[in-house]
Formats: sequence, C-alpha cells, structure tokens
Amino acid sequence: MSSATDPRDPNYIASANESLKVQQESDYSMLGSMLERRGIDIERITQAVGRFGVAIPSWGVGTGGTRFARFPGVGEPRNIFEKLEDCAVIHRLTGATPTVSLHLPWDYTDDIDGLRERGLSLGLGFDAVNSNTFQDRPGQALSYKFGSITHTDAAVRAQAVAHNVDCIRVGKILGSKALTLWIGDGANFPGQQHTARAFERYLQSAQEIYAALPDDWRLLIEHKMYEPAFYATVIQDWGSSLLAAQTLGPKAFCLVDLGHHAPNVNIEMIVARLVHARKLGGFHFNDSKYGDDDLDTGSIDPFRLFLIFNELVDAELRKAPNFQPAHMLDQSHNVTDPIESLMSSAIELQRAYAQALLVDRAALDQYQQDNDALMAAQTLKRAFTTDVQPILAQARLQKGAAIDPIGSYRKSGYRTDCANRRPASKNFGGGIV
Ligand SMILES: [Mn+2]
Repeated sequence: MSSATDPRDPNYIASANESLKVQQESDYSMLGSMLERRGIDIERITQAVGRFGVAIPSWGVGTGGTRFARFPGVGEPRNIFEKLEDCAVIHRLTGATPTVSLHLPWDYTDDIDGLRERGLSLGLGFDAVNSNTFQDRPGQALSYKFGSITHTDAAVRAQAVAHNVDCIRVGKILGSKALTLWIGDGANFPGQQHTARAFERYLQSAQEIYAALPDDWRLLIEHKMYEPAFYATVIQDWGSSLLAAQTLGPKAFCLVDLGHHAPNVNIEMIVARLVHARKLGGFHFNDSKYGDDDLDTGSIDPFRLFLIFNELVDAELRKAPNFQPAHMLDQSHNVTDPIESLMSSAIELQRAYAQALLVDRAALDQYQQDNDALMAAQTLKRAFTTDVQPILAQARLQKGAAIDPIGSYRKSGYRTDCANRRPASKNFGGGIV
C-alpha cells in the first residue's frame, strides 16, 4: 500500500495526529492541573505508561471462533509472516505491543532465522513461546486424546516433552526467554484418571522440560479450571500451579490467565499470593462473563482489571523480589476486527495501570491501619474513576504512535488492502485456547 495510507508509516501517523493535537494538549494540561492538586506529577505517570508493553498472541490477529463455528474476516493473515505484519500495525499505532508470543505448532516455519529477521525489521521482538499438546497434528505418531505430558503411556509423554523441548529450540533462535506450558490434560468422568498419579506424571514430565531450559529462561505454568476436560484438569488452579512451580525450581513460575477461574473468584487475591510466593510469572489478559470467554481485556469488568493492577503497582513500588511478570494478551475475536480488538485491549491494560498508579498509597495505608473501610475503598475508587485518557494518548504521542489508534487505523484502509492481497485460505488453523 502507499506510504500515505500505510498505518505503519510514521508520516501517516503524524498526519493523522495533526488534527487531534490541539485538543489533546488542552485535555492533557487540564488533567495535569487536576492531578497536581492531588500531589501527582502527570508526566511521571505518562512516562510509566509509555514504558508499559504487552505481547500480542500470534493467534489473536486471526478471527477466533467457538466450538460451534468460525466466521472468518476479510484479509486475515495466512501464515506467521503475515501475522507479524498485523502485529506491527498494532504496535506502530499504539506503541504498546513491542513483542509477539508465538504458538507452536500453529506458527511453525522452516525459516526461523527469517522469522527473527522479519520481526526485527518490523520493530518486533518475541515473547514467550506457547507449546501445544492439546490437539494432534497431521501425521503425528501418537494421539493426545487422553492427555499429553500426563498421559498413562510413557511414549505419549515422551512425544509431548519432545515438542516442548523443540519449542525451546525455536524460541532460542527467536530471542524468547520463556516457555508457556498449558495442557488440556484431565478427565471428563470421575474415576477416569488417578488424580494423584496424573499430577505426579506432570511433575516428572515438566522436570524434563525444565531441564532443557536455558539458565536465563522461565517456565510459565498456566492453570485452567476446566475445558477441554470437563470433570477435572491436572493443573486446575493456582494451588496446583504453585505446587508445580515450587517443586520444579527457581526458573518455574505461575501464569495467570484471567479467564481460567470460576466466576467471581478473587483474582487480585491470587495475584497477591503469588507475588508473596515470588512465583508470579505473568498473565494472559482477557475478560469474561461466564467462563473462559476470551473476550477483549477490560470489556466486561474493568474494575477487576484495575484491582489486579493495583496489586501489581503495589508490588512494583515495594520492590517485591522476583517480580517481573510477563504481560500477554490471550483473546479470541469472533465479531470484531482482531487488530482493533487487540489495540483496544492493549490500551485497556495501560488504562488500568495508569489508574493504579494514581492510587494515593500513603492515604490508603493510613485508612487500612485505622480500619476505615469506607475511606480505603473510596481511595481506590477515586483513582479508578479518574479519566486517564489524556495520559494514554500523550504517552502514544510522545512515542510517535497515534492519538486515536482505532480511528487512524480505520481511515488507513489497511484491512481493505489486506483483503486484496490475502485471498481467503481454507486452511487457516485454530484460534481457541
Ligand atoms: Mn491462556
């Protein structure tokens, strides 16, 4: 496409920002005055927001689906190289998504070096590699129908371990520093699986994967309450995840996918406990109403997202040991343009972060000390209800990203351009995790 309409072109973004700049400066200055009266330096918050980054899941740029159907959009990326192109658009417009999280085998290519180079040339790095032993690949020797690294058959376990070790190999070439391990293993019926032995087999297999990790890598253990196993899963909750991480060693951490809990579970409390245990490895951000809905981050319960970030900022400020959580999105986009959903989600994370930075922590401490429940809650609400939009836009403007990412993207015609040069493929793989 021509550089005049290419959303990846700095000149395009600069010209899209031109008409919005005056209003933005005015809004930012007004918010700056309001925050100053609360003893907050707006520029400090803007700088912190500008440093915040979240990884785009490679599978997120394609339309997802449900177990009923998938309704593909136009101009969808057909391979990992095209997915990177879309990720670059998201990053150029938001300035918030510098890395991509790959999923193997969906993203396998014979040209891993070329992939790294392509990422570099687009200004993208590679975050955690996600292994997949929850489905069979064509031509695969043994099936994962009854489990992978916890399977009763040692040969199936060995095959699944080997796949994870191969993910580490690919990740090393790309510059990744983490492997995310989520398994679909579990049982659909009471009695189907010996629950204790299945967990022991998990630890044994995970130990083999752990042994293949380079010293500067992390193993991120992702728990999930149910699905695809509907009675019990082997790594069902943060307790199982923490037990596994503590058993495996210092490179093993727990990953919290917001959708992988029962409704109403207090996720911010789980985050606080994992910070305490020095085992919070990272997040898969999304939102949900009923289960693992994989809806856009912040679309259903932005207050919960804020409360999670409140714990993260608290840990950051008190310099909690081993605290370097990875931020990744993990969503399925069924009715929206995935690029728009991912941009909006990255911005929602920055919003929650900015709001959490606004919490008057000295006041909160005192209210907690005095058992003043009402004022403690009000202190959080005051931060949460502050409209930080001008801060988010300013952070983007300072980085050469778009004041209005979605508006600028729509005007660019990027999707139409993709539709012309990426004819629909019938072979586009899965997108639900
Ligand atoms: Mn996940």
